[in-house]
This record gives sequence, structure tokens and C-alpha cells, in this order.
Amino acid sequence: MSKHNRYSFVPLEFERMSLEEQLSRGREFELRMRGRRSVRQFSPQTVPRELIEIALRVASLAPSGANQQPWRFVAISDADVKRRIRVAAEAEEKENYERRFPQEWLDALAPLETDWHKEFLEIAPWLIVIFRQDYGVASDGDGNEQKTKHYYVQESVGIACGFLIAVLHWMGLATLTHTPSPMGFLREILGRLPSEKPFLLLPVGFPAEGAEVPDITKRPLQETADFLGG
Ligand code: IYR
Repeated sequence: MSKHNRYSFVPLEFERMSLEEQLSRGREFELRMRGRRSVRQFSPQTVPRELIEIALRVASLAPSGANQQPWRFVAISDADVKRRIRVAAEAEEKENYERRFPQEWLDALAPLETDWHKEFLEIAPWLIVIFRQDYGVASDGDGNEQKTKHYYVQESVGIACGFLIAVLHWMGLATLTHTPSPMGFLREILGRLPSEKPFLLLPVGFPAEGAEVPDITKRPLQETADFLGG
């Protein structure tokens, strides 16, 4: 016997649009998303919490394995917490750049001109840390912890992060997908549960005046997609 109750099913709400409308929306979205860049130079200008809340609500709409929504977002504007994150991230990254990264990785990073300094972690008005929950923890009422296995956690959290990055850009905010490695310090600084693993660290804000980005291009569709039929 399954321990799960079945859902009741309701009619799907679905907006059917003309092909013209579909094309126009698709092209508009493509154009906007083309302007999205990873930013490493942030302005200290503040960003209202309401914008971050909207973005996190949108991210939380992502599909997930068995609708388990195995994510936790921690949004930080507190200067002291940001400073502690910067100090810990720089310690790991210094080790990476000076000792841990193999030459092949350093060579791949060289064109980006990144190094272990991460001042953006203090300058950006918000840091969003996304944790993945590999299992759920609930109390059974007798003070015992019950663990629930989560499915497709990496995929689900990756999709939620995609939603998050897209909506922040759509709202006129810059982000950097930052993955200092290893990221265990985030769990300690933010006091998260052992079931929660840091997945991504996303500085959010406005770009600094005169911010520069590498002159890179995206691979054309012929290289990234195949059509069979249609
Ligand atoms: N996490 C390091 C190194 C780094 C790795 C990749 I792959 C990048 O695309 C960029 C940076 C850092 O943030 O410097």
C-alpha cells in the first residue's frame, strides 16, 4: 500500500495563442535573454527586497521531481554575513588558483581573467545562496526524524536556478553564477541543515558604472541542436 494520498485533478488552465503571438513573444524573449551576461563588477546600489521576493517566487514555480521542490533559497543583504562569505570564499579560491586547479583548468579560465579575489561578494547588494535538499526531514510527532528521499534533485534545482537567473535579468538585475569550491562553508555560515547542500551562489545587483564583460559569443543553433523531421 502506498503511504501517499492521491491528488485530486482539476482542469488545466492554458492560454492558447495565435502563431503570430507565439512568434512575437518568442522573439522578444530571445532578444532579451541575449542581453544577459555574467557580471563580476557590481554597483553597491541597493535593490529593494520586493524584487528579490518576486524572483524567488518565480524560481519556486520550477517543475521538480515528484513536486518535492527540493530547494531552499537564502537571500542575504546583511553586510556582516556577506563579509564572512567573501572571506571564506576567497580562502577556498586562493587555494584553488594557487594549488588545487590543474593547469588545464587554469588554462580554460585564463581568457576570463578571473582570480581568487571576490570583492563582488561584499559589493553586490544581495547574495542568493541556493541549497539543494537531497532528502526531506520531518518530525513524526514522537520527536523522531523522518527522512523522505527526494528524486531528481540536481535537475530540479538546476531548473529552478535557470528560472531565477532569467527572471532577475527580466527585471533588470545583473547576476553572476558563482560556484566557489568547495562550498561547504556556506552551510556553516548560514546555519543550514546537514540535509542541505550548497548548489549555487548568485550575487545580484546593478552592474558597476563602466563594467566590462568578455567579448564572447554563443554557439549557433546548427552546432547545438539537431532536428529529426519537422
Ligand atoms: N569558481 C572560480 C573559478 C571559475 C570556474 C569557472 I568553470 C568559471 O567559468 C569561472 C570561474 C571563480 O569563481 O573564480
